[in-house]
Amino acid sequence: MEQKIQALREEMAQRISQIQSKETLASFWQDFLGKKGSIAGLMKGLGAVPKEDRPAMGKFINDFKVQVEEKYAALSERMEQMELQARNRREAVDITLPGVKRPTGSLHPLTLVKEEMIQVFAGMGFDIFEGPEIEDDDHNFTRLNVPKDHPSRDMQDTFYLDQEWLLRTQTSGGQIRVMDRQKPPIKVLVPGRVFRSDSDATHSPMFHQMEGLVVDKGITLCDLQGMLDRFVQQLFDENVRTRLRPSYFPFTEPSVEVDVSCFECGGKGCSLCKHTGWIEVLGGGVVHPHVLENCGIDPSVYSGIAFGIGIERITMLKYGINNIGLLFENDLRFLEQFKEA
Ligand code: 2U9
Repeated sequence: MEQKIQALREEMAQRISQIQSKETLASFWQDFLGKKGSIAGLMKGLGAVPKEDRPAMGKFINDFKVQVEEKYAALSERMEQMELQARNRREAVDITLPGVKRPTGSLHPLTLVKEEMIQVFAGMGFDIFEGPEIEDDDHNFTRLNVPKDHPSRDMQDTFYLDQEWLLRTQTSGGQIRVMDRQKPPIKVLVPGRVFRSDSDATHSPMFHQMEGLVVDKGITLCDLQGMLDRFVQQLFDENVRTRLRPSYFPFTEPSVEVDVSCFECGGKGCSLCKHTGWIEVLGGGVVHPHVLENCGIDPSVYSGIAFGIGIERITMLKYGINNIGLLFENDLRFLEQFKEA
């Protein structure tokens, strides 16, 4: 038995010297310490040892087993360490290398200008409301004092979906919805996409508007000009002024076109203002009494002012863009010019 153990000890030393991987370590365990391994075999062989020698032999086998277990544990620990070191080497990151810069996007110029406009009007106490892009004839025209078969309908080329539904030509249906829900005082800004069958260097079949509506007691055209003065001064230059020219819209009476004094030449005349000193920026007026009545608001008690601004027009003026198509082509060479530093 002792010779057997001595032979096993030698075999163990040889096997240990060959262990290179977790797999060879596992088969070492299996062969020596497993249920059917050599040490279990020695234990079974104890029965054949004379009774008086058994305790001493049992201890001898046990000491050998402890030795094998210690060798196994040490090897196992070394193997783990080696694996960890190899993984660390594989996954090592040189934190002193310069970082890889990822390209970032930026806000679209229309979004920048829209946000800036909202900031200005929000500062004057306007709420923001967004209406649906698909409108019915009633909200887009009839209740805005544009009756059926009236020639003023031809002022806008409309995309009809059927007899009743259409792509809104202005965001005004939104203000109608606000007035249906809320009684004066009302001060609301309605931004959004609108659609008209129109296309050239300054018109696109889809564009963005921002309309405003104020309804309260004693509201006048002067309030409109005061608000718009503040708007153009914050958006273009603090020294600009506005000028109102008479116009016609079915939903406002009186109606006005609003010009801003040229922020490029200070009103002296240049190519931007076509040598007039003025640039047309938006339209507006006093809300027609029929429109207030159509929303259940008594025009003998309340009055209102409204305005409509084309966001593309303001953006093109502000950044000197001469073709509206540039705003919709999504050419990165154009868009990247609006990246904030
Ligand atoms: C209600 C009552 C009145 C909205 C108005 C304009 C004048 C106007 C144009 C500006 C450039 C359209 O985008 S554009 O082509 N808009 O000139 N818009 S008054 O008047 C309203 C709206 C709602 C209830």
